[in-house]
Amino acid sequence: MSEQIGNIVESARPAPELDSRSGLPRRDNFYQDIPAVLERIRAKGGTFVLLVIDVIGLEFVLRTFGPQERDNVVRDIGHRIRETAGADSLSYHITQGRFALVLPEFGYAHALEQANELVAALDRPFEVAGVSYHLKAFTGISQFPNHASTLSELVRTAVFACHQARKQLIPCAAFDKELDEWERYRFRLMTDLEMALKRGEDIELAYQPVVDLATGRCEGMEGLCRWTHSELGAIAPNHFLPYVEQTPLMMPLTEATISIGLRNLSVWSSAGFSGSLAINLSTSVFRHPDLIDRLLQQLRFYNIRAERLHFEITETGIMEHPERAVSLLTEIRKQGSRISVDDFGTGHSSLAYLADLPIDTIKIDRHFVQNISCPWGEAIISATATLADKLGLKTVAEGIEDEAQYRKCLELGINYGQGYYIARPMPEDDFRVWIDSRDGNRPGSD
Ligand code: G
Ligand code: MN
Repeated sequence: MSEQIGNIVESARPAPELDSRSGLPRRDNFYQDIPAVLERIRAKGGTFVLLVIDVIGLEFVLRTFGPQERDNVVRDIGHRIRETAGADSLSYHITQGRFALVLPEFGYAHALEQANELVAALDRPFEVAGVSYHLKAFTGISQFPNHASTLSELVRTAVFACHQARKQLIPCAAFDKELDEWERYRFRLMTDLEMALKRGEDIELAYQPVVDLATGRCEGMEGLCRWTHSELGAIAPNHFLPYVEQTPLMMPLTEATISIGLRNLSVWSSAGFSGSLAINLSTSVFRHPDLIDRLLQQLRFYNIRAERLHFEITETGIMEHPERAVSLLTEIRKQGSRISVDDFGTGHSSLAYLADLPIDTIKIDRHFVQNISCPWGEAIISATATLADKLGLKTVAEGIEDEAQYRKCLELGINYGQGYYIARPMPEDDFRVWIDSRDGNRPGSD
């Protein structure tokens, strides 16, 4: 350790109060010591790395063996960190399973080496109640001044990196600015969506027809949620829908979607359209106790029979909580609405379950339809058509993009089709024009 760094490290250690369990200085000491270290390094135009270490498994030790054994393990962790870290760094015990290492004058490569050594040291088994037990350690690196210039930002970015390491199951990750911006963008979208839903603005549906493959008649349409942000413009559905599903906003968004869809359907019905409307239902709303009541309320409000409102639920969604899904879907069908399994073939549903599920239709994922000219694609679609037929279910081929796919789906016994070849998802006005252009959909014309 150079003399200068030695001074920095020594002056940062005003006899720290050691954490009683790990033998390392605590969180408070970290926030007392490090600002001075940071300022000195800044003044010198130097660099340093903050390494955050998360140790996973202490909760299990507590649950299984009690607090005494957990504290013994924490003591051993502290010991291993001290041993591995070396004299030219500062180690702290921040929270139960989180530790921090400040590495003055370390470059990225050196810090990575140190992180890997730490993870290796913590990967060795610990002795818990006379048996050997493995914990798992992950580390995150943030470097001053490249990644952050203040202590608060350093902590945030190192914790962010550590979270990435945990998610990717890798020993160490460095802060990734792009990922951080993406996460902030997503967070902003969620906040703005909440406002948009409160104002009842900016959400619209695009409608994509579903046709009977044999007759070409439009049986109905899928209503797809579209969001036009007041500043950012159209937001791609995959930029918000998967994230909304993880928040309580999914219920208000679903309600808004159903309400817009039914409002349009009632207008088109007055003009003679008799098809159905399919809405995607995320299983994250299944927990809502009054889901069914609210559905019924909306149907009454728009004076639409339940049979004309279909719900699409992904195979993966159903399989997450099969019992809950079955009871809710049964209830929805009892009210008269129909259920389709969306993206069929991409999840991991058991075929045995398929026979018992309260469903009406299988929507074959577009991946198979787009590979229908390959022997495997044809085999899967043909087998699904046969299976559905035997189970008394209807089939929809999703993502039909050309005439050959259309014909092949029909030949293999698929009932309905949806996809760009038939029509793209359209704003309400365009859908109305599309419907009007198809005589088969006028009442009394078939
Ligand atoms: O999973 P779900 O079936 O709900 O997805 C519908 C999505 O598929 C919509 O966003 C729609 O734009 C897209 N889509 C619809 N038809 C086609 C198609 O023919 N090809 C492709 N690639 N995407 C399609
Ligand atoms: Mn769908």
